[in-house]
Amino acid sequence: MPEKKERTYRFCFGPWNLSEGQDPYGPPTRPPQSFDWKLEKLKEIGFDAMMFHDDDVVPDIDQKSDKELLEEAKEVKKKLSDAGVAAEMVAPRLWFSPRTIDGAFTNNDPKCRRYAIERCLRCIDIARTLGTDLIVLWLAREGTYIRESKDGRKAVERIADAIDKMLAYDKKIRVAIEPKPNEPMDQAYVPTIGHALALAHLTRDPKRVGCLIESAHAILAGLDPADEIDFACAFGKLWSIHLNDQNGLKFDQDKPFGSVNLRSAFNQVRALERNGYGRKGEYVAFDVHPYRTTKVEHWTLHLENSRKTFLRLLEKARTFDEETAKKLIADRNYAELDQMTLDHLLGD
Ligand code: XLS
Ligand code: MG
Repeated sequence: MPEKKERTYRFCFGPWNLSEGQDPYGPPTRPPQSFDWKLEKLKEIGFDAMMFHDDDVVPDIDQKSDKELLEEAKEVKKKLSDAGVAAEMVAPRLWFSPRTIDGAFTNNDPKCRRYAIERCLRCIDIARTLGTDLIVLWLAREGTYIRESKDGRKAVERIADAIDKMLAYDKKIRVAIEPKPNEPMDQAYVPTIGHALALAHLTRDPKRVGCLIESAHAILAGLDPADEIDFACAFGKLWSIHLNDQNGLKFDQDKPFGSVNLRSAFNQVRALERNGYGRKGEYVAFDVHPYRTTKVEHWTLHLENSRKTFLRLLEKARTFDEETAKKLIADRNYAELDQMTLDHLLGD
């Protein structure tokens, strides 16, 4: 095998990925833990960075003055620096407030739309304080329960306009849109990476608007996450990734990476590898949740296991017999290519 210069990947998760087990049908099954405990766990299992919602950094953010917001963000920044942990991104939580019941940027009430934009600007202040230029927009409630309730064209223009206001507020930030086709909404306005990247071109500075792919979200849209990765990378726009897994078309499961479809996970890793993902400092984030049944003493296993699977699949991607694959492709012998892939994944 020719010697290859091998890259190492850097890993990341968010405080919400150490969740307590509540679902729509039942209460938490693990006691809530402090931010310090979560940071400690992140260090313990050797991850490199943490990703945030704005109110993970500044709890009850809407009740806090600008001065309080900056003070609290600085405290978190100090904790991160002391721990040698980077902040990967900050995402405004635009789906919790009474003012975003009917959407954030696409709300039919102008006062609510204004609130959503102001909240994003405060999120940018937090990101700046934490030392990251990446703002992630999961457009959770930008959609409808019934289509007649909003004007789709206006909705798209309003989202672009909100992003413009963010780009104008800070000339350095980049916005990564994280699309998802449904849940909590029946239909979302930005369901796929194609939509996200097209939307970037409606903004004042398309170069600063890219995307974040979450495996489960692509699967929910009926798409192959590996193809979404290649598509985004063809535009140089994959700025973050949330690897996880999803068993078919149901609620967003955020299962450990590779736990449903190992072959699809392999193809995602292969796509990241061939596109040089991470070379510009991008992190591999696992947006995974512990199963509700998880005991306190096993609380970080879903994260450690996702990374373990990723690294094992990376080895598989790097040892895939590309030469034989090329010959099989030239001979249009996809049956053998199929089996060769399975054999490789199964090990000899
Ligand atoms: C939810 C999203 C969320 C984002 C960050 O489905 O994945 O966790 O990653 O707002
Ligand atoms: Mg996500």
